[in-house]
Amino acid sequence: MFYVFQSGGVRTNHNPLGLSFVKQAFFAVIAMLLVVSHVSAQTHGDSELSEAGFTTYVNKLKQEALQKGFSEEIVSEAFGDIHFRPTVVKSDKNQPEKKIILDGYLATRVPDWKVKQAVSLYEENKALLDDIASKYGVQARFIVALWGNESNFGKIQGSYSVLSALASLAYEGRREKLFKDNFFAALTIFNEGHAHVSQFKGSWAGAMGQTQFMPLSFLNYAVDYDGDGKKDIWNNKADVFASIANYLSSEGWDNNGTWGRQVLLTEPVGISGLAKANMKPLSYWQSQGVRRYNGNDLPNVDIEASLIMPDGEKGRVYLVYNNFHTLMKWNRSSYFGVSVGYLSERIKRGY
Ligand SMILES: [Ca+2]
Repeated sequence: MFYVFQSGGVRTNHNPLGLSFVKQAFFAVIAMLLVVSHVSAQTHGDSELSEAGFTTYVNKLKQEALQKGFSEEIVSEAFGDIHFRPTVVKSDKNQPEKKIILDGYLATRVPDWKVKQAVSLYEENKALLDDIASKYGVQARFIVALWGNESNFGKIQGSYSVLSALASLAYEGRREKLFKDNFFAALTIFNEGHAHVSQFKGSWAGAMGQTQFMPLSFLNYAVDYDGDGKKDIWNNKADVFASIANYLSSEGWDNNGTWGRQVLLTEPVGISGLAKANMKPLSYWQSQGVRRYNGNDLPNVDIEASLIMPDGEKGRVYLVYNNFHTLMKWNRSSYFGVSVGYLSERIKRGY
C-alpha cells in the first residue's frame, strides 16, 4: 500500500449514521480500496512513501550496519523489530507552528501542579540529587526542572520503537543524514546493552527516556551513575539525573551562576538576542535603561548578559547569562530555556 501524506485518510471513529461496527468496517474497507486504487493510478511523486520502498531502504541500512562492524546477531535482533511508521513522518511534517506567546507557553509547560510535583520530588530524591549536583557542578533545581520539562518526571517518555521511528524518518529523506546518524547511534546503544530491543522506546522523533536524549546525545552525555553497567535513562533515576547534569556540565554550566532574570525596559534598547556579540556587562544594560522587574537598579555585579525578547518589547523580556546559552544547546527554543529557568526558580522558592 502507498501512503500519501497529503490525503485526509479514512476516518472510522466518526459515526454520524449510527452504523454497526461490522457495517462501518465494511464501508471503511471499501473506502480504503477506493483510495488505494485512486492512489495507485497516479504517478508517484516525492511525497509518496511505500512499505516496499521502506523495506529496500532498511535492507541498505542493514548492509551498512554489517559493514560498520555490528555483529550478525545484533543486526538481526535490532532489525527484526523495525517497522515503517508513517505516523512518525506525519508528526514530523505537522509540527505545530508557534501560535502561543510565552505567557501561554509557561502556563502550559509549568502549571502549578508541576511545580508542586517538582518540589516534592526534589525533597524525595534530595540525597541523590545533591550528591550528583556537587559531583557535576550543576544545581539540583536545574536537573529537576529539565527532568520535569522533558518527560514530566519520567512519566511521559514516548512509546515508539526508537529504531523504527528513526529509520522511518531517515527513509522519508528530508533530514536523512541527521536521522541516519541517530539511527546508527541507536544501534550502538543497543549493541552496548543499555536497553533491550522491546524496551527501546522514545518519542516519535527518537528522543529517548526520562531525559529525552536523541541517540547521539546519549552517546555523548549519558552516564551509568549507579554502576550496574547500563546507562539506563529509561528506568534508573541515578542514571537519569547524572546524565542531565553531565550534559549541562559538559556544555559549560556555571555552578555559581543562575540562568537569567525577567527585567523591565524603561526605554527602547538598541540590541537584543543571544549572539555572543550581544552579551554585555550588567552595567551596560543598566545604562540602557534596563531595570529589575520590580523597577529597581540591576545588581552591581561584574557579569555579562544577553537581552532576549521572545515576543518583542511588549512581551516578557529577560537578561540571560551564560547558563542560558548552555540550555540553548539542549534545546534551541528560547521558550524552552525560559520555562526551565522559571521552573528552577519555583523549585528554589518551594512553591
Ligand atoms: Ca546504571
